[in-house]
Amino acid sequence: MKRLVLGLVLLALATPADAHASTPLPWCGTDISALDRAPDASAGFSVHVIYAIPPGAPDRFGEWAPRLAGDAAAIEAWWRSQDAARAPRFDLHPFPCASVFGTLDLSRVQLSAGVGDIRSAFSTIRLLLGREQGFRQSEKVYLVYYDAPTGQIGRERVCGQAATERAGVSAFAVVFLDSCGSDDADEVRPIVAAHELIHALGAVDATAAPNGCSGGHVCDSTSDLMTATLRDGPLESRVLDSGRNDYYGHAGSWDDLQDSRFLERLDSADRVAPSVPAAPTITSDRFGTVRFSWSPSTDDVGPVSYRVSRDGIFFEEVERSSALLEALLGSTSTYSVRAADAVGRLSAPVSVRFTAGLGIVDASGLLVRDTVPPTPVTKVAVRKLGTRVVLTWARALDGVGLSGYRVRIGARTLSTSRERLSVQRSRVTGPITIAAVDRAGNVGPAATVPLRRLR
Ligand SMILES: [Ca+2]
Ligand SMILES: [Ca+2]
Ligand SMILES: [Ca+2]
Ligand SMILES: [Ca+2]
Ligand SMILES: [Zn+2]
Repeated sequence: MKRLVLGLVLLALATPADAHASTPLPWCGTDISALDRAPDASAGFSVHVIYAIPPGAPDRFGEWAPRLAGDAAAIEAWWRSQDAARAPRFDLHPFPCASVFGTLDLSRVQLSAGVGDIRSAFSTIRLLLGREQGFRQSEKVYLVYYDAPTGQIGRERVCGQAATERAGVSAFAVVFLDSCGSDDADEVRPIVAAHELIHALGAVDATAAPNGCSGGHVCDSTSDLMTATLRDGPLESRVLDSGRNDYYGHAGSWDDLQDSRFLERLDSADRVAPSVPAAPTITSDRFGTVRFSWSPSTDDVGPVSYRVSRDGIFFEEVERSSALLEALLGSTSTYSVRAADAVGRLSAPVSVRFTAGLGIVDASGLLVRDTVPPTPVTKVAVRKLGTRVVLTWARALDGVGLSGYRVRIGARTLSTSRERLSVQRSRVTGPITIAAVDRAGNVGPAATVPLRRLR
């Protein structure tokens, strides 16, 4: 995984032209939200757009919302002009609206602290939005428009910056609205946004791409969207991988942005998101290994994989319908899973809150259901007394409460509440197994006493 942090530098200040790549679009949002509204209308890996300001900065959200909706529409239209079979999937919300991009799920965030100048702005914005505002879904890439000064002076300006996803931190693309004419007109800004978005999605792999240069850019064509410096002209004059040989729809073996799950596959027969994984269950063993499982999802085409998160942080994607995680005994977390199909559509997540060693708990931490079996039965001692055989063993433990022991002697099953059992030797015709049972009926690992020790 690459950890690029890249800036798009403007050398010659773009002069506003007649051609407008982005036309402001009435935004139909009916509320102001600092969060990612749920559920997403566009169920899949998607681009979530955020308008962000630091404390004390003028809030121009009302003025900016239509321009940002216009950018999303422009980027989508441009992408389809470059590849009729793909379009970036934006996070939409079902606001009543006459246009698709008027329903953009746009968040307005007042950051909790300043972000410093251009040297620290990107990493601070990403940190604050991820850590404090919860913008850390692994299935989202965040496109942030930062509306405050970044202290840039001189001829060279950083128009935007981006970084790919890494453990616990989502992919981010930031457009600095104080730079590169992004505020003055609507021509340059969607170019910056699309360029940074492509960086956030992992392109360009400059070590593999034949025309790769300047860390994450291409140098073969000045009209390519992914050049390191920005030139005059609208988004329509830009090309998505000139020659299709570096980062998009290429024949090489390195990462190809065309395969990104953040892109809607307009040429695919797969149209529907998978069903929500059902019946989630969760348990743990005495070492703190948590086993989280669910019933498989269905999909119109398939195959389906499952994305597991803990406390909102992506953990892993699996093909099977269970996952193993490590937890401290007594620690409480929310475990979630959602199904993903092969074209990047996602089910809603299903979650359980679980205290390792104890069971499923509610929001306040109170036990709802004991799902954790007692500890194994150990130290079984066998004594033969005349016609009887007496078994004793160490007391098993349970996080909630033990009910007793289940003893199997051949086909017979007995229950006892004590750590002692006395049986007629003549009735023992096979091995005896002993397991602890808790009050919820969970059965712990059994100890087996072979017949040769009993006769
Ligand atoms: Ca949303
Ligand atoms: Ca190329
Ligand atoms: Ca599907
Ligand atoms: Ca238990
Ligand atoms: Zn760049």
